[in-house]
Amino acid sequence: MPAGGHPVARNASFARLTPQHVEHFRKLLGHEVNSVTYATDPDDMNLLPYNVDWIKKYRGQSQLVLKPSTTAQVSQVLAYCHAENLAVVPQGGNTGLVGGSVPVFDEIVLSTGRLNAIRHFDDVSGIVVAEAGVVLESLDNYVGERGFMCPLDLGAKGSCHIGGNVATNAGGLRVLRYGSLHGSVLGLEVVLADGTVVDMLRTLRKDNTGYDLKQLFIGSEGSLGVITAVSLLTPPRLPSTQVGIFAVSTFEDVQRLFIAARRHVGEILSAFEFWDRTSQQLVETQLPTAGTPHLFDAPFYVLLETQGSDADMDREKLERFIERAMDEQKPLVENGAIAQDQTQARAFWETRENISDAATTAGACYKYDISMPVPVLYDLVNDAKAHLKQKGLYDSAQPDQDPVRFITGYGHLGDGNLHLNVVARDFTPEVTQAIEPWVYEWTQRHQGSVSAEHGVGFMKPKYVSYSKDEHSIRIMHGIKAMLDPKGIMNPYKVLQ
Ligand code: FAD
Ligand code: 2HG
Ligand code: ZN
Repeated sequence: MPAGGHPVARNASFARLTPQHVEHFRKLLGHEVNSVTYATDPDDMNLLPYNVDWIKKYRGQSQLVLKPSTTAQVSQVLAYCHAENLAVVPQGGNTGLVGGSVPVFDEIVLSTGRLNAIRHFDDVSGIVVAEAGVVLESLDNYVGERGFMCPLDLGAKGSCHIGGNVATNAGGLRVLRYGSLHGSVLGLEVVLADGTVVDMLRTLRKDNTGYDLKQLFIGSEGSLGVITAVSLLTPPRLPSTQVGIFAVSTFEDVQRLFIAARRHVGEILSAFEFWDRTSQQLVETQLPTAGTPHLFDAPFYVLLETQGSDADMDREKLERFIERAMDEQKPLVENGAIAQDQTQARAFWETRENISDAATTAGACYKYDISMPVPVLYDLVNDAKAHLKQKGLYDSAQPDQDPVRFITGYGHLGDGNLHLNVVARDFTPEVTQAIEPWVYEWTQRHQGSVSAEHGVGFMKPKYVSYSKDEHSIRIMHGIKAMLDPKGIMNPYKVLQ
């Protein structure tokens, strides 16, 4: 059984890597610096960053990492792997949270790290064409210098690649305003398992010439091919951004505040994020040097952001909204602060963005990424606490010995997306079996999705049926078989 995942056996139809294979790849890519990393020992330090995932829950045994720098090279690599039955894991920034980006056994890692050119930018429409390996933050800086912004933003922006974002259909912090990548991605260039290059790299807002095939690859998590380039519609970077953090007493009030925000500042609202007291405490205790401000104590926190074209008007509007929220007969907000400048705004955002890493730093972090109707969103956290307490794993008379140390909830309230993080002392079968499938059954009962934005990866193939009907799953298998008949693309992931 592979480390961190569900029980699965190595697919015997895949070839084992031989010196001849390595020699072939060296001929193909080896004249370029760092394009082939090979070691006889998969625990070799040079391979470790590619074999281990971000949360250190999953670990593969690959001996070979390839870094092609052109689409033609990706095509040659895959054509050869296809002919030789060698399994491949596409890898971007390796920030994925469901074990999808690292090998399960000895699959070859195909890293997009050197596919990092920006091919084109249209400064009228804001459409940028970038190769898959461009780091999200670099892409945002690039379009930012030209008066635009990436519609996508997330805590891992300094490491994740735009190709990885598209492959996971990452959501992030501004879906509420700019929608999902299914809307912002206008085109893709993709290399299929047999090396075929499919050019869907259009830069058109409208194109109804039959099936919209690129949509299949958005969120396909490397299981259908390698995305080599992305055409992305970027919105104008507006001159005024206002950010406030607010203390809220109950989850009901968080929802009331959300309804009021949409009603009163809806046209400039760009983010509505929430977290609970435990999340705040984790950030303050686990990442004390991260520079995030110490906040007022509260059961819940809301970060609200507006983006608009007139700083004075937007600020006044937000202040008036908050005053009204505090003056209500039952105030929606107990306390709060609006950032005075961009440095403070950044610090407010860092508090929110650091929660994921703070929870990961605190111990063995089980991450659940659920979407469901907003009114029941936080019930999952309360129910998880009660459930794990009842199992004797959490909140016992001897908390120093509890296998589960923290249970916390936060997320993208505006999208109905909760991140439930269960921080244990270690990843153990006892804790895993106490939470799974309980958490997925709970989600199914509440008409939710077992993956809101992180994907399925190696963590959830057996739970896809909790959110998709049998016919949908059959069609997914059919698509996989058609595009990757030998199943060499990211095996053991997404589908089981
Ligand atoms: P990787 O982790 O390398 O890969 C992810 C998956 O995509 C794998 O299955 C891989 O095989 C596949 N893949 C990667 N590149 C390609 C390619 N070019 N072609 C085909 N397949 C490919 N996610 C959200 O949705 N919202 C968030 O707010 C968010 N915040 C995060 C915050 C932190 C601190 C961290 C660590 C992660 C966060 N994530 C979030 C998870 C998110 O999935 C990733 O950060 C990001 O989208 C993955 O990009 P990556 O380049 O790191 O991909
Ligand atoms: C976020 O919104 C990310 O911070 C990560 O999606 C969530 O770590 C997590 O569970
Ligand atoms: Zn998220």
